[in-house]
Amino acid sequence: MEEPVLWALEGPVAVATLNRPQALNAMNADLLTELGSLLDRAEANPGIRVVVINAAGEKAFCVGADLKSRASEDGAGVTDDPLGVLVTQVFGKMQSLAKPVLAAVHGYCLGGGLELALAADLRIAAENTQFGFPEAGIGSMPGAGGTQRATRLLGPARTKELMFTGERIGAAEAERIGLVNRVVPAAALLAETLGLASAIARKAPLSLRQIKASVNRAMDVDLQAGLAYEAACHQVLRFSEDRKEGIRAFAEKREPRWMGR
Ligand code: CO8
Repeated sequence: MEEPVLWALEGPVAVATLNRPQALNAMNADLLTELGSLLDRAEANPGIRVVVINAAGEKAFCVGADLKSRASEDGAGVTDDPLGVLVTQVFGKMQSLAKPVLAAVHGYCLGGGLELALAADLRIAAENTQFGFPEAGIGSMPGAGGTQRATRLLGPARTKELMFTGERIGAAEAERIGLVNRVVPAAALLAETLGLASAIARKAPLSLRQIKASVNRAMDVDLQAGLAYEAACHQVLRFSEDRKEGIRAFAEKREPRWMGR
């Protein structure tokens, strides 16, 4: 059987490819479990500096929960939702990973697929991407972090409009409202994303880690608490070997050699 997520290394960039194109990369337990363990591998490997998540097949990045496996669930009397717990864990792992995670999206990016993209740090979209939250149309709601992460990124009114109506928006509109960082031609999606990922991977890994943690914290706490957290993150860098190396390399007009400490 095909792996539900493929994995490749492009220098310091790890590329995870959702690989259920016959189901438009809908997420089932196997796909989520595999994605979670690949994220663990990325976290543990100091040679990996950035993670890219993309998807196989021309039609879709991901259309959300696998509705066929959901259909076989009998909810009567069941209070917990194993797939819901799993998806929360895996998306949480993406968000807290000590390395930048870039989502390269194309085609349909719907429901839980959009929630997956929202858990990444940056989103690069092919021109043919269609974003939307169809959940209210099937008697559900975004339950994989979407109501929280989209609201933080887009504000409550735009988020509610997208979720109330299920209306799909294209890549240009997604860029206009700040849902994606960049829009690129579909044929160039992976190359452009890898280019950006490689540029980020040349920066000091400890800096990336502390920046990510500090910006993430900004969404959860008041300004005073956020500033205190930023100061603590900065303090970690002040006496790091990489900061000394960065300053030395600048003086010597050469590329720094990062040690990650
Ligand atoms: N799950 C499983 N299979 C799917 C899904 C899905 N979500 N969506 C499409 N497929 C399958 C189709 O059944 C079809 O398979 P087959 O050829 O065997 O019948 C194949 O993919 C191609 O799909 P279509 O023929 O329908 O292709 P179209 O181009 O006509 O339409 C659409 C594409 C618009 C994407 C349409 O398939 C659609 O509306 N799909 C449902 C999308 C949706 O409602 N997603 C939201 C799901 S709910 C959710 O994501 C909440 C997440 C909460 C977290 C839960 C834990 C994971």
